[in-house]
Amino acid sequence: MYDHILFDIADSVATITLNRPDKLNALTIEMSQELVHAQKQCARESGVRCIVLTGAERAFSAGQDLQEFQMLEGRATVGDHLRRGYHRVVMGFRQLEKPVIGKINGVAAGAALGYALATDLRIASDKASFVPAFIGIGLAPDSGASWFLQQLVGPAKAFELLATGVRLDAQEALRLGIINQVVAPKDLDSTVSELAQRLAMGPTRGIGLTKRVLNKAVGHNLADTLEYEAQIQDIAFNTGDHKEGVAAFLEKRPPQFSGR
Ligand code: LHQ
Repeated sequence: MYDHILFDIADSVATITLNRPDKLNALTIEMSQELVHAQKQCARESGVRCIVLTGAERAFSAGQDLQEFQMLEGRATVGDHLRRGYHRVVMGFRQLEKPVIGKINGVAAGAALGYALATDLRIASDKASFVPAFIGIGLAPDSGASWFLQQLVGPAKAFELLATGVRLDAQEALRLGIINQVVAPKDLDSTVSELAQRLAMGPTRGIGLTKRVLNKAVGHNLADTLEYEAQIQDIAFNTGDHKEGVAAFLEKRPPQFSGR
C-alpha cells in the first residue's frame, strides 16, 4: 500500500518504518504523505493503542533527501515544502493521543532528528547517532528541532548542537536527556516490543490526555515555532552557503562556506 514506509499493526501496536534503506531512509514528499496517512489510520483505529516509529536496516533516517530536494528547486519555496510535509508529520505525532515510541536504530539526521524528537519517548540502539545536520548545509533548524532540543537540553546546549551539527552518539544523547534508554542492538526489538505492549495495555485515553496536557504546558507554541522556522528557512535556503553545502555533499568534497 505504501512505497516509502512500511506499516504494520500487530497486538494493538502499529509500527511505522521509514523504508528507503538504500538512501539511509532519506525523507521525500511521498514519504511525508504516507506518514500523514498512516498517522490518521493510527488515530482512527481504536485497536491501535501504541505506535512505534523506526527506520529500515542501518539508519533511522538521513533527513531530507538532498537529491530529491535539488530537483524541486524553483517549484516551491522551502517554507512551503516544510509547511506541506514536515509540519504535518511533526504535528501529527504530537497530536496523536496515543503513545508514540521512537525506536532509533541508527543515524537520525536533520529533519529526521525532528521526527525522532516528535515521538513521546526514544529507545536507541548503541549504534544510533543524532546529527543536527541543518548547519552542515548552511541551513537553520526546522521540523521542530529548535523547539524540541531547547526543551530537552536548554538554550546553550541547543545552540552548541545546532550551530556545530556535531554527531552525538547514543550514550551522549542519553546523558543529555535527548533519549530515554540505550540498549545493545540485539536487544532493541525486544526492549521496544515489551515497552510498546505495556503502553498498549495502559489507559490509552489517560495517556492521550497526558500528552495533550504536556503539549499545552510548555511555554512556547509548537505550531507558531514551526511557522517561524519555515520563514527563517526561506532566508537560510537562499544563501550561497546552503547551495555550497548541498553541492559539496553531493560532490563528496568539503564545503567552502563564504558567510553569504
Ligand atoms: C543521502 C543523504 C541525504 C540523499 C546520505 N540525501 N542521500 C528541509 C528543507 C529543505 C532542504 C533541506 O533540508 C531540510 C531539512 C533537512 O533534513 S536538512 C539535513 C539534510 N540531511 C543532511 O544534510 C545529512 C546528509 N548526510 C550525512 O551527513 C551523512 O550521510 C549521515 C551523517 C546521515 C550518515 O553518515 P554515514 O553513515 O557515514 O553514511 P554516508 O554519508 O556514507 O551515506 C550513505 C549514502 O547515503 C551515501 O550515498 P552513496 O551513494 O555514497 O552510498 C550518501 O550520499 C547518501 N545520503 N544522506 N540526506
